[in-house]
Amino acid sequence: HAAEAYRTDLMTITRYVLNEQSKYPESRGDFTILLSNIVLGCKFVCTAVNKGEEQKKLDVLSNEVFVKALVSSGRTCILVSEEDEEATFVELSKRGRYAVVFDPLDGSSNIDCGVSIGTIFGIYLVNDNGEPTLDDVLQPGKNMLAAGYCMYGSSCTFVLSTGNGVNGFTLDPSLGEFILTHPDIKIPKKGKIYSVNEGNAKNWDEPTTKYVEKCKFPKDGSSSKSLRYIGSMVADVHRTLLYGGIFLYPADKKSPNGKLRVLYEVFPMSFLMEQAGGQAYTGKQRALDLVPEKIHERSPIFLGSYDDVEEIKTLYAAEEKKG
Ligand code: P6P
Repeated sequence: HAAEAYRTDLMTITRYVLNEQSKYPESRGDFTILLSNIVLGCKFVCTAVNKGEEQKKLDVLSNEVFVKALVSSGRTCILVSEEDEEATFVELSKRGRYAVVFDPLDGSSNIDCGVSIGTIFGIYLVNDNGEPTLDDVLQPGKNMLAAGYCMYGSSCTFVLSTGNGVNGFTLDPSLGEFILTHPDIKIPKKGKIYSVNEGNAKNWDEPTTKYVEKCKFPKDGSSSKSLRYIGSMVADVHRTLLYGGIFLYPADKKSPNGKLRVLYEVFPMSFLMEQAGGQAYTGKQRALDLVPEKIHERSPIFLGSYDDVEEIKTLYAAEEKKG
């Protein structure tokens, strides 16, 4: 019975990624090394968050840890961080084939009240071996090889997709390892929750207004949806992924492109949602088809259960027809 108590078949993140990698005989293990450095950064941030470091320091500290870990991995050529105005171009001696975009501590303004926050990241392969340029990272989200987030809450949860579905891992502090706890996550096809900052309602456009109205006062006699909004994207998206429903950060009159950043908030979460059987839409197009022109540009985003996002797509399409 001891074996049952101590599950001996520990599916760690590293083992999972090595299994994935074995599907690509030509791969040289670079991706595994890259990911292990992202995981290292997340373990550091998890400890620092739990130590109760003050927010300002944590923002800078987390960013430094990720930049240093990624550069020293020798597998990256360009990095884009929410914390850095300019992209980081890795020096020749340490250059590798991957571009990494990340928000080292998204939602950090919530840290002092104990709300879950997180790291969000996306990984692109850079084909040309010349000097890296911004074009290498201004790719549509559909080109991402992998994306994920690490949520720092009551436990530390790492959610990852390498393009073959979505898996969730929980940090076992006694082992210092992320262990597979949520294999093959699939988002419910339809949900009972909508997640949006209703405080912006006066500035929403017609389709968003109509959609939220429908959630609150359904005309078809169905029950209204529940509103759950934490104001920390990783927490709101994680709940949406596991319970279903829709997360919205729409455009509004004050911010025509919404608030969330394309490269390291919209794309990684949209990638995960599609891999989990959901979808992600900008109000104009499939989110992953968007081609960013600036590394910190924003986009409206509607993501979550397939059927729920389909409803809002219909409303925007009708608006488009009106011209
Ligand atoms: P609002 C946190 O500041 C953040 O970037 C995301 O984590 C979160 O989803 C959003 O902004 C919340 O924005 O305008 O509703 O406070």
